[in-house]
Amino acid sequence: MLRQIKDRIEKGNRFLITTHIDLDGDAVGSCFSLYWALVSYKKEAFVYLKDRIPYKYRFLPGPKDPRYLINTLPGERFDTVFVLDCGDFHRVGQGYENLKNNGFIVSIDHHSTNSGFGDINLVDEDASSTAEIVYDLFRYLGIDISYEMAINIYTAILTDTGSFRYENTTSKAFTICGHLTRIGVRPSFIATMVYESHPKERFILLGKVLNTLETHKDGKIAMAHITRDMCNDSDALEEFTDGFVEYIKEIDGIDIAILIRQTEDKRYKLSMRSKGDVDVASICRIFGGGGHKKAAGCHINGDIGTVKSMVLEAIKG
Ligand SMILES: [Mn+2]
Repeated sequence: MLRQIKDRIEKGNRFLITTHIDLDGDAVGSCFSLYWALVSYKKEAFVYLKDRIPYKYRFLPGPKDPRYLINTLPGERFDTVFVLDCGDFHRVGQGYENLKNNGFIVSIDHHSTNSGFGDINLVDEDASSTAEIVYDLFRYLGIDISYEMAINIYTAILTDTGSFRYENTTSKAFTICGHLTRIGVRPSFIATMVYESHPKERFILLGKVLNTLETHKDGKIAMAHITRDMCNDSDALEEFTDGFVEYIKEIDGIDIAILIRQTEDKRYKLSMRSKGDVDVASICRIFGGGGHKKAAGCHINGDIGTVKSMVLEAIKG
């Protein structure tokens, strides 16, 4: 499979790189590192993102000219369309099905729930991150990994392993990050940019969210919620809530942490984390979502009370 991807890169000239909505560090880092790799091959590469880059990842070097962040792709042809870190094709966002008309799809991913939507699917669920697979691809291609590529891959691995705390933190992840550090990546700089550069409104909102904390099933399940009013009252943007579920997960004795965020009037986005043996991806799949065993998400329609009882019921069942 690596061989096929190598052929496509060597023979092709125009490439599109895209990823999922709700950008995270792995999504941005994987796209940007692959962008720099294709540029180093003197290829024409475009990064196509549906969402704005979250504030904490804006320090990452990517395409310099914002024109590369194109919003529509009317009938454009690419030799290969790389879809990174997407377990399901629809995670690319609205209009995803049109991408099939833009070119041959190579999906590179590490989600156990990957649906195999690509023409080629390079999926390794044991990889810490999609960036790790992209790094392996670079090694296979024999590319000299530049600082721009390195800082993107490092940030992707750092964030997808929850700062090297989750179970996907493997010796391989450390080995790769060690290599990237030797290339010039400074872990303290990245930690400051990603974890210590939040707007204060995030913490005003966090205070309100922690006030909604409740536990169920003898303290095994912790959940909190965010309404749009709470965001508005705090002058907080949606992206400021990123990582809130991790605070809930820090409670002693819980198996599942759930953050429920209102996205529309009667629609909520659930982020779930598992600290024990519970597979939260399988719970999220009941509601049409997906993800990893220990970190997954889904959407549920209804009012907040209904959503909470539906998810508690699903966990029991
Ligand atoms: Mn990922």
